[in-house]
Amino acid sequence: MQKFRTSFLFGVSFMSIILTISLDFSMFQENLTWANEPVKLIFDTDIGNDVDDVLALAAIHALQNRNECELLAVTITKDNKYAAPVAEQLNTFYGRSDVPIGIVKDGATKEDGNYLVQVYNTKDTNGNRCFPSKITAESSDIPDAVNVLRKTLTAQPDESVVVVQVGFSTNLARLLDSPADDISPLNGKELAKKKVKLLSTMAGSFAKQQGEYNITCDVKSAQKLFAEWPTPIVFSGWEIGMAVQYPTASIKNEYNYVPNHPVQIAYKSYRQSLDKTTPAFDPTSVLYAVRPERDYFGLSEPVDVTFDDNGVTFFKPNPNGKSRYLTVTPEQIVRTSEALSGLCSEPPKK
Ligand SMILES: [Ca+2]
Repeated sequence: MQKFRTSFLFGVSFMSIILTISLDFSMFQENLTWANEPVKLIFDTDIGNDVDDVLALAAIHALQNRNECELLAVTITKDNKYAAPVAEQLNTFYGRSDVPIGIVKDGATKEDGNYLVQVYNTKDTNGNRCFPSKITAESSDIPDAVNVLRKTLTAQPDESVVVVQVGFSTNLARLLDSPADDISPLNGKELAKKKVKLLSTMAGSFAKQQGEYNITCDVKSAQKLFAEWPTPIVFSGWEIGMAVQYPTASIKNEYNYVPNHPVQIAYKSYRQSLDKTTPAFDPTSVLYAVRPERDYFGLSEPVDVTFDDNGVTFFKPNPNGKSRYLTVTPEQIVRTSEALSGLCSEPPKK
């Protein structure tokens, strides 16, 4: 028996050595992949409507701190003068004031919303603006979003960019329509096909037949975009963000490392309380885009997705379809919510 145990133990430790070696090797390889190939992201957002866009941008900065992604540009589909300055205030807060920002011209949702003005005008105890930005509400020279998209894509290697669209489809639909110009000899559709490897989007409703906000605010652009976009698409539908709520324990307690935190101020202004959870619609699209292999979500079979004039989602299986949608199990909801609170509340890397 003793002998058996000894040889058994020897066998176990021998196997552990082999296992350890092979585990270390695979982890090394994974880390190498993350370290060498941060996901190149364009964040296209309607920041200023729901507050989850702010949480999503915070998550992007935390992921970039870990070298898991690189924020190439922020393009905005909310047509409001505070949207671009607040996006830049957030980027500056997180130490990345140079990220190019583009704004939609003549786009949807012109109203101020419930938190842009509050974040923009937050003052410190000396009465100075808390969150600096080069772009201000008076700036008249903010680049057009389609130009920023074309410039950003042109500068990147082929099939390297992931576009995270968490607002309306206005900018990307206009990109598809954009002709060759002095930025690129390719038209917008050719440019997207050549440079983009994935469109990760918070859009649609796959569990409940209803119009979804990001679609209904600009239905025509959504219909065009999702019919014509030339790369794979992964949808985070309404039901995913509803399932993965952002925890109140995080927003109340984990942002107090500075006297004024732009994410917490936006949240409080939008929700009128730090005691209410908020659906993590947009952060789920970011999380999938940067960490598709981490089993935060399941993926549907390939489907064709269309939207009717009321913004209602229709989808049917097609083995050659370019689209899939996310799913979540109860176990994944717990892990995803926890991962997002850790990322969104991570302090700037300084
Ligand atoms: Ca949004």
